[in-house]
Amino acid sequence: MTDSNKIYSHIYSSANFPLEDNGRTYHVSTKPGEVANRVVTVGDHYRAFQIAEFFDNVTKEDLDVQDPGPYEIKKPHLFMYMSKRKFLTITGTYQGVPVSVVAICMGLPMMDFFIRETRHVVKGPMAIIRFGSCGTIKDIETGSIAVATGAFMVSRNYNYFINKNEESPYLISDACSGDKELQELLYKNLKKECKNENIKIIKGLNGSADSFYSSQARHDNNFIDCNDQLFDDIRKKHPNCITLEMETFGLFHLAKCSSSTYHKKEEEEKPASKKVKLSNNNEIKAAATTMIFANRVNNTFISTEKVPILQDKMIKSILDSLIQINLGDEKNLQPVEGSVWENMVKNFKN
Ligand code: R1P
Ligand code: URA
Repeated sequence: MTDSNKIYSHIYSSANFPLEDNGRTYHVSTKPGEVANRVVTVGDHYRAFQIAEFFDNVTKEDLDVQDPGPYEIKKPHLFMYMSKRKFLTITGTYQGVPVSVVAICMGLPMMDFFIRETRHVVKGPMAIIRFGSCGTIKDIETGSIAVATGAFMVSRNYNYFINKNEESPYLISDACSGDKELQELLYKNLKKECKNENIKIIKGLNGSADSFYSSQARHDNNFIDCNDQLFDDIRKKHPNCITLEMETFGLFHLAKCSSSTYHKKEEEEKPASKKVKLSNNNEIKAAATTMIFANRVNNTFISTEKVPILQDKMIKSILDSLIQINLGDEKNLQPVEGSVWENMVKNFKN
């Protein structure tokens, strides 16, 4: 039984950005030195543990935690923190490079908590890859892999259901791109890793929905959702859309807004290939890859036993891409001294 006195024993320093007295953030609950500059973010904890099996020196036994949390586990080669809100952060090294995986559960609000709070505790540029699952609105077989070239948001237009003056029950945003270089690395590495497998790897736009059901055009007789036209509307606005899930837009959008030099006007004036120059050290390079679980054209769903096998094929490519992406001078990344991976990196070198 969890000791609730211990859980509710913190004094928070501010209402604006609450931090525990030990520096931990309010929801993700990590503090400086515990999260690496290179991060994979996933929905579920099992996927996170499977990724951590690829970290240097980590064994299955290390990851066999029965405690439902909150917990903190610190070993010479591994750090794990399960927050009371069930954000799970695992930090280790991959081929000697510090990396973290953070499981955030589901939806845009969770992505927002993760990015903002993780950004707060990590110094220097970051690379973040989302590794998730999705449905496809093209006739692409389940078990295929998608790499997002950009993402847009599909939200339920709440006013439509309240006052009926609104024209459209759903709002479809413009698309926001991720980091082109990281996206290409990811695509290339996935292609290489899966070249002998019968797995399709497709690049295209992703729609992030604010519901698994209504804003992904699923039918639910218990509710009025007015979503019969939704796929057509999405295809009309974004003909390159291949997938729907629930977080990638949040990642790409906040990655873009993480630069203090982000100017809408400046970006509009520059050709797409020229990135807005970042004068601060706050850049987040973001990319996303998803496993296609649902084919919404022929109404089929992946059989779950295939999932760990597919994940196994993808994890190496994702981690390889994360450590290959150039984040500038390594010295500018957060200081190794005092971080949980200080000795992990030293041990790897020796
Ligand atoms: C819905 O089943 C969940 O699966 C997808 C969606 O984005 C949503 O979070 O991604 P994950 O597998 O990463 O959770
Ligand atoms: N995740 C989603 O959000 N949608 C799907 O159809 C499958 C997985």
